[in-house]
Amino acid sequence: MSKNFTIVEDIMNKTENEIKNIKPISILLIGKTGVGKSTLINNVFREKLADTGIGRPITKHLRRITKEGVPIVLYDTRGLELNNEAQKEGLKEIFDTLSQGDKISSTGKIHLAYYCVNATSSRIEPLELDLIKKLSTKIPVIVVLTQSIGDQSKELKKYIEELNLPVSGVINVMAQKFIISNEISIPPYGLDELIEMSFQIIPEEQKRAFNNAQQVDIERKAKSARSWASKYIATSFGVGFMPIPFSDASILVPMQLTLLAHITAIFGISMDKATITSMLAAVGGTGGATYAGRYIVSNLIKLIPGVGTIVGGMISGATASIMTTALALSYIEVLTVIAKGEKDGKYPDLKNIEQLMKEKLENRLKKSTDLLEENSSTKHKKWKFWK
Ligand SMILES: Nc1nc2c(ncn2[C@@H]2O[C@H](COP(=O)(O)OP(=O)(O)OP(=O)(O)O)[C@@H](O)[C@H]2O)c(=O)[nH]1
Ligand SMILES: [Mg+2]
Repeated sequence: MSKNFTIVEDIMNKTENEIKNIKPISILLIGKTGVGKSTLINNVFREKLADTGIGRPITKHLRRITKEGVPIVLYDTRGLELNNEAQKEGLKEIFDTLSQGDKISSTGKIHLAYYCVNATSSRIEPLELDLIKKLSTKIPVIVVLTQSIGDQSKELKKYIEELNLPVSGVINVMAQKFIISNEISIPPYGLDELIEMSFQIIPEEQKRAFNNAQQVDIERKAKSARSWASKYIATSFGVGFMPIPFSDASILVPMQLTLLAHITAIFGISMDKATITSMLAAVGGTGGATYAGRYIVSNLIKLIPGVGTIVGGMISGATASIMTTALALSYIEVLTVIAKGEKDGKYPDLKNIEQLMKEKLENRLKKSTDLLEENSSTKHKKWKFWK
């Protein structure tokens, strides 16, 4: 086993453990058959969960969808008809689950419901209104008007809002590009509003999980990763950091791997070994598979212009922090690119990932000398970096 492999494995294992520690969020998707619940799931959350997740039937009409590495539990109702005797049975199953909790897992509580209504039908039945009211006594409900096209969908929204239902909101969405003809299609919209509203409703404890699982607001992922990394680095290299000699640079490696793993877990992104290898290759130079852990740090240091003369052979807290900050921010930028691509079904190729990481990192480190000089007199200023 090469050293390189070990490092990649290490990041992956650490990330996995981090994700296991995130308290999952549970969301119920409910609405008549064919309105677009599965389409919504596949577009709001990463990994096309409705198609690729493990769906365990809880009851005839209720499926529990999960996937390893994504901290979310979805309860998806299926084939729910609301116009006959069968509906009574279906609804009883759902409410039993809501009040008794989920017997399969200890997750139990469901935090939020998306009640889906097809906006093209331009009406909502009395039975549905009853159901929404009843649901709202158990959990927060957002009414999602799926496949919203044109004025009639806006009117439906207005109509439902004026009923003053005890819901958190009514939102028009188009979850997936809707093709009308060769020339005309309606781009997806409204999902950002849905995410924003969901964030306001869910318990504080579930926000990390929700941010990890959603794929609509990528900037939000990046922001929370940056904010965590900035604190972690300030704590690690701030007051009390003893300068270490270059020859011991590898002391920093485990810390930086922890940092990358934690960022990956906050961000929530499907990454395989190959992707992580590519990003590390960017740090390790052109050798790719041959570099060892300690080269990461020495390569980073080499990229900071004149760093040796500034700190006289020792790695100070300032140097370590500049180096680690550059690593964290570049990594977050590359994850952002990957996540955006993934959302559009395009995964950037590995050579591009490596190149991108290299560029971002070199740019940041090259620009860092003035920061170093600026900060050498005043010990623990906030870095300009974090802007
Ligand atoms: N283009 C587009 N089509 C959609 C959208 N939502 C739903 N559809 C269409 O509606 C069909 C049914 O959507 P599903 O997501 O399977 O509906 P569902 O609510 O999961 O249905 P059941 O599982 O039977 O309850 C899909 O095959 C799509 O063709 C959307 O946002 N955009
Ligand atoms: Mg479905």
